[in-house]
Amino acid sequence: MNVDRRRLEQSIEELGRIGQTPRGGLTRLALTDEDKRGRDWMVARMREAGLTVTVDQMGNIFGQRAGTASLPPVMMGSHVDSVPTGGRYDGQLGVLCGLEVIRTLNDQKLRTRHPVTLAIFTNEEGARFQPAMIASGVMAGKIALEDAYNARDKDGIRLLDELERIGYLGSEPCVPRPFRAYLELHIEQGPFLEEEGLSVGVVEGIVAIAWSRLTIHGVQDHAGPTPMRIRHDALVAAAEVIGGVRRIAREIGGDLVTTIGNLVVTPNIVNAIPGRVTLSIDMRDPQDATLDQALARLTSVVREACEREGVRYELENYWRVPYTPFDRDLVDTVERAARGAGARYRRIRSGAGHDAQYMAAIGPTGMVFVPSHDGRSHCEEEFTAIDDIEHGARTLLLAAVDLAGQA
Ligand code: HGY
Ligand code: MN
Ligand code: MN
Repeated sequence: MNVDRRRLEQSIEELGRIGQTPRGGLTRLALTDEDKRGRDWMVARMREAGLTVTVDQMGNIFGQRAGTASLPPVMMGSHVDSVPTGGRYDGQLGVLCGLEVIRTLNDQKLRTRHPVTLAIFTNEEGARFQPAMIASGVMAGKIALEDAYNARDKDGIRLLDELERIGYLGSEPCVPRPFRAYLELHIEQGPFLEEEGLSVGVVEGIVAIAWSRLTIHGVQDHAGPTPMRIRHDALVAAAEVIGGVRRIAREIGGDLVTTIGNLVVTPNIVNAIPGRVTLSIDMRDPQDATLDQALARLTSVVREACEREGVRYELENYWRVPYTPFDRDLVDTVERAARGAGARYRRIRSGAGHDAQYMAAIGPTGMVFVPSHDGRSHCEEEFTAIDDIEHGARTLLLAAVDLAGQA
């Protein structure tokens, strides 16, 4: 049994056109009009496939294919929101390969004992509303619904109001729902599978992630008449923090990664000394203890840089997800499926967060990776070859049928 490669390629092309950038990437931020159009397109395909579609309080979409017994479903899912000028594979492949699995079951007229459900999670990227994976986080009981509803984007627009505006504020409670297994196919977003000539990664777990926000209050002043000796420049302190955050990764070493991705300078003009700077810090490591060590180092880097420049600051460590190992039996099932799919594969760990990270807190969870060309992602250059996608989708199909049981 195999997926329909042409149909899958066609779906990737069609969904990829919604929010497509001039350079062939994707900008489809959570709960924007593009996201609505992407969601609407997916719901239409789910209904065409005969699925019963429901939407929950966080706008998560579920399409269920009935099983022959009243048992918890095998869920496959991911997300359709993207980062700005991102790629058309991150998240999209997980929902489209899940759809293709269901379409293949329909083609084969194959009945399964467990229902099979396709899930689309809201705002996985954390690019518009923070934190990332907010909706699977609410479902897993790790993020309060009210806090998620009150999350605001950079223009102060609330998540709840946007859910309502695009018509995806559902009534289903966003609470843990029993499932036989949750499977997420995703691009690796790193270089290893391609470097080793492999088409599938059997994911064993996901790194621990910590997001912090630093606000530095300097003294806004004129760039000309203000002598250097009396300046308190928020951006100079921020620059020292940025260098310090890179040093933390270099000095601790191992698998620790640190990134400053967002920097906002006020008033951000040529001839004024910056009075206020906010910056984001993203740190990740497979060991929670190492991440704790890095966070402790961050606190002293910030304190020393701000003392040197005589500026005040607030450092908020506002999001933390622990290292998440996947269910061993499920990892074995995915590995068996990769073998059955004839894929060249290996076991691998994820350096990116996924909704699977929160779903693992509710029930048995596993992931299937496919390679990223040049290891690139969260950029318009993101690409995965259809041969690899086909191997990944077939692995997902065989794992889902194994878990759902043929009736
Ligand atoms: O941040 C992440 O790892 C994911 O892309 N949301
Ligand atoms: Mn993703
Ligand atoms: Mn992503």
